[in-house]
Amino acid sequence: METTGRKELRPSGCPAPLQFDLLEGHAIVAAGWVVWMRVAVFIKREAARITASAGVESTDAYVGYESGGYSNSVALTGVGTFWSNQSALVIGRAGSFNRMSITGAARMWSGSSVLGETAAATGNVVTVGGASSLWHNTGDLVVGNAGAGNQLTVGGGGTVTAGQRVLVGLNAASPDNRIELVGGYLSAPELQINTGTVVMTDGELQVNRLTNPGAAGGATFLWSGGTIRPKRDDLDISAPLTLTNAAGATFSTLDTGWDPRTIRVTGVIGETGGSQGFSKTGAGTLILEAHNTFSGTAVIRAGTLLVNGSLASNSTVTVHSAAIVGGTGDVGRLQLSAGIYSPGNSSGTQTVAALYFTNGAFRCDLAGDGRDLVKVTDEVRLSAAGSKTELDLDVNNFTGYTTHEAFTIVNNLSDQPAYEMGHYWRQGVALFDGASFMAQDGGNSAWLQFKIDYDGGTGNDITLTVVPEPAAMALLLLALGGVAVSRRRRQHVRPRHRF
Ligand SMILES: [Ca+2]
Ligand SMILES: [Ca+2]
Repeated sequence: METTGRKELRPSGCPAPLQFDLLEGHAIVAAGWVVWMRVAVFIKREAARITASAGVESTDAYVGYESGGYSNSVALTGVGTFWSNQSALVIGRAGSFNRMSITGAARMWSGSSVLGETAAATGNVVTVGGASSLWHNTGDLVVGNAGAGNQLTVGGGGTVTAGQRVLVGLNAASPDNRIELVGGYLSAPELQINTGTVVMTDGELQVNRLTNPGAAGGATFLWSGGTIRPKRDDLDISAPLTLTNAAGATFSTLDTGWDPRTIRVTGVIGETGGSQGFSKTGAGTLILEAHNTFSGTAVIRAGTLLVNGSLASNSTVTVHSAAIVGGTGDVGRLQLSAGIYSPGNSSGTQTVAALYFTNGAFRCDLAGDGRDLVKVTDEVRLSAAGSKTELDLDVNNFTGYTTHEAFTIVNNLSDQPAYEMGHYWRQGVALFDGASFMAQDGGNSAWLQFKIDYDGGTGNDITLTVVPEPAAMALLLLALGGVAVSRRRRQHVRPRHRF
């Protein structure tokens, strides 16, 4: 059957949908507008093509309805081409190896969609690619309901959206279903991987939940490139993520409206094929709560990283100028050439394998009776030649000290000698061993004098001691001018996040 030009099939006065059964032959809809109004489209065998400047409207649609309905092909292509389907679109109800492609800025709208509805429906494939090509579902999009080996590929600037969930492998009997995100956008409130695989090599995944409720089914998210960002609001990731590239994968904590958000990851971030990592961009906070196993580098370019679970001891975190790193969980090698490191979520304790500063700041929160403390198991390097690492004390109604008694801010658990660690700077002044300096308590405006030692504790721990004398007033008056200027400057540069 060939359909060209403008044709309308209106079953007037007919309450039941008219079935447009394509049993054989081709439906070629070209150069015009064909309205299949209130029509159920049943493409049972052979191929249908919808080409440039043509449109289809339908109530529900099946491509490959019967088990004999295999190897059908629906191609939507070209600007102005569209298919608007009110309720369910099924690619492979009982049929296998059916295909739908949406390319060249063509558009498909559907209420909900399923690839591989029954167990008999395998190997059905939908491809969406090319700038402005769109497949939008107002409800769920299911890749593999009971069928196996079905696949959605999104690439080259195409967009696939669901108003509710994108589901991969809806039940445990539907293995090997797959989404490949090789470019473009996949956007939904939730991406749920029950069984099967999501492979992300480029493009953007925009979701608020990335879940894996059928964890026993072996769901996999393989991530070598592209950006995961919150769709709107925050993003919770409970599915495990497997990194497959040293630096290609990016978390952005800016949502699709460019507002800073929180991404909370409770799934384990692992790796395959060697030592892999990721980067984080944008204002907002990435919180890692699992015991992660990747061994490569996490590059924190902007915003905040809190490690409250753990990172592998042989992994690396590098901190760039607009970034802050902290948390209460174990970190491997922590390397700052800029930015801020502050243990804890406010004041708190964190263990790192190795702490390397070349510039940047160590911000030590002294709040109430709480103090920041970092424990280092392997090595501490506070500065490299020509660099200045700032010791930034953030003092707020501090009561956690006894006058003249040292408290530890860096507990060096290694046998590294103190002289190898180097020293901090504070407002342009080198803080050598035994140096004293003034800091104002931001909570009560009181001035405190601190002494710093690098050979405290077991001989290689960094300690502070509150020493109110001698001649506190004289020192205070001397300090007031310069420090007051510094305070004003610091208020401008201090990040809003306090942790
Ligand atoms: Ca802190
Ligand atoms: Ca020690």
